[in-house]
Amino acid sequence: MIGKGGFQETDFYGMTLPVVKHSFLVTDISEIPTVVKQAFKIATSGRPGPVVVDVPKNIQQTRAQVFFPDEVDIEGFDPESKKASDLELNEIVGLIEKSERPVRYVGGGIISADASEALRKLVDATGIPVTSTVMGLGAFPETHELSLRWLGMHGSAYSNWAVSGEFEKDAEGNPVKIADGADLLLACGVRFDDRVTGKVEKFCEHGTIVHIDIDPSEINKNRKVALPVVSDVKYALKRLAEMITERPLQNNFAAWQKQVAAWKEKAPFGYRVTDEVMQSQHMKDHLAGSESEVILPQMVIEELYKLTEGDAILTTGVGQHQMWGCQYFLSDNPRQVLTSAGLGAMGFGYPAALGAKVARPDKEVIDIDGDGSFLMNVQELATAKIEKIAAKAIILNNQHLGMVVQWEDRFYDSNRGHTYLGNPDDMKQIYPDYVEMIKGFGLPVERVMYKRDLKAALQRMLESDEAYVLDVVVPYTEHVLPFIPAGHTVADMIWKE
Ligand SMILES: Cc1ncc(C[n+]2csc(CCOP(=O)(O)OP(=O)(O)O)c2C)c(N)n1
Ligand SMILES: [Mg+2]
Repeated sequence: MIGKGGFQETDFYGMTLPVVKHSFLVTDISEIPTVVKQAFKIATSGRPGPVVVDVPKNIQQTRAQVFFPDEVDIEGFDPESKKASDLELNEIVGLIEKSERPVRYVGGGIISADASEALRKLVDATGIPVTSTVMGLGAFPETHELSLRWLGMHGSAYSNWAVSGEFEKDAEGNPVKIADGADLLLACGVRFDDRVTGKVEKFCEHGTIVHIDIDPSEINKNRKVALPVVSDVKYALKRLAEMITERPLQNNFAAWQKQVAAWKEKAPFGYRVTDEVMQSQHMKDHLAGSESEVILPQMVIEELYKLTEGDAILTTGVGQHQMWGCQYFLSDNPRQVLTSAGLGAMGFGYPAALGAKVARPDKEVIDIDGDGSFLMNVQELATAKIEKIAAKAIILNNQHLGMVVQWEDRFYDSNRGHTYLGNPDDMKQIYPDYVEMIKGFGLPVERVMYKRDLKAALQRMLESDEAYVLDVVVPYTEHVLPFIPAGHTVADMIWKE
């Protein structure tokens, strides 16, 4: 039937090719065992990624005697052979010896290669500060004193300074460099994404860059580097640590660590109730007379972090709530924060939380979501109810597509392009009414509007042994800071109001 345009025919093979690691179309039933085995091998080895196996209906309905191979070979596919040579690694050790201000920039590759422990050992052996991408959250413990937390557009000011230098504006508004950034950037399992680098040629402009990655197509893709090393990152980090243990470094980077500590002291993530919040429509509509009870979105995450003592798995939608979730909840372990990061798929949060809770029923799993994002997969509440999956969700309900509002405010004179999600005919009403909606799914839900109610409501949510949703109503006026506008540099970073 393929190619006849029959009922519901869709070219899944062709359609998915650009977004998956590999696709298979099964045309002969006897291929299925081999194809499935190959699919899992491709999906899980080297740089992991999704693989599609399209099994047409007629193949599904055929009967056959099939042979199950123990091993499968895939021509030209041999990720295990990618190991850095000692020569390359020695060169890295030499660069570390020569440097004064090294930084490790690590990403999701560390997590998929299961290399966190190797990274930890290497940091202990070298004393080099670490910053991660959002995909790399938890690859290195964020509470460690050498952690610079995450970098990029909404990352910590100090990680961006450590990589590219600290700048201040002079009286005319021109940026002046006041401290140097890294002279050596050790990039591991990262891809120099634009949300990390901003204007890519200015990213760590004066540093030597080493890039270790298992995927050769990532090397020199966005940024030309001085020393590319194609390798399984776990092997490379382990071997580097061995080499450094055998022949300890002469350099302990004490002055650089002091600078990093001073930066962390100077610019921690922070927020306050601004005049803008006080004058917002939110205050007029919902908090008139109780202004001091306003809940800022950042407070919710901060309180959650305290109550869980950081022991929870977070998932997120896409938007401001996602950035605040990652800023105010510190992850010390890999796979603690599940977020769609560079893909930016609104609706990711709750389904991801369901998956995480099924995989780790022993852990508290909480989706930090936006009112816009949550709505995109709201039907998954039925899955939670019917399958009895106790994944929790906190909706930071600002009645807006907040992240888009932030860009409208900064770059488009606050012109609103359908970014208000409430009902313009009745702005005092919270719309849509998540409380009623979630009740309709047969699940417990609470709305929180006042600060005095927040902690107890979070506690009730955490104590629940079934799925539970907290609808926390917050102002839409907050902007995520720090902020390096797209395509700009650290010199343009807005980090305080
Ligand atoms: C499916 C999808 N549609 C549109 C966007 C563009 N987008 C990015 S953030 C955002 C707003 C998200 O709003 P909300 O979930 O309420 O989060 P908030 O920023 O308000 O915290 C939009 C529309 C996207 N990333 N994904
Ligand atoms: Mg929102």
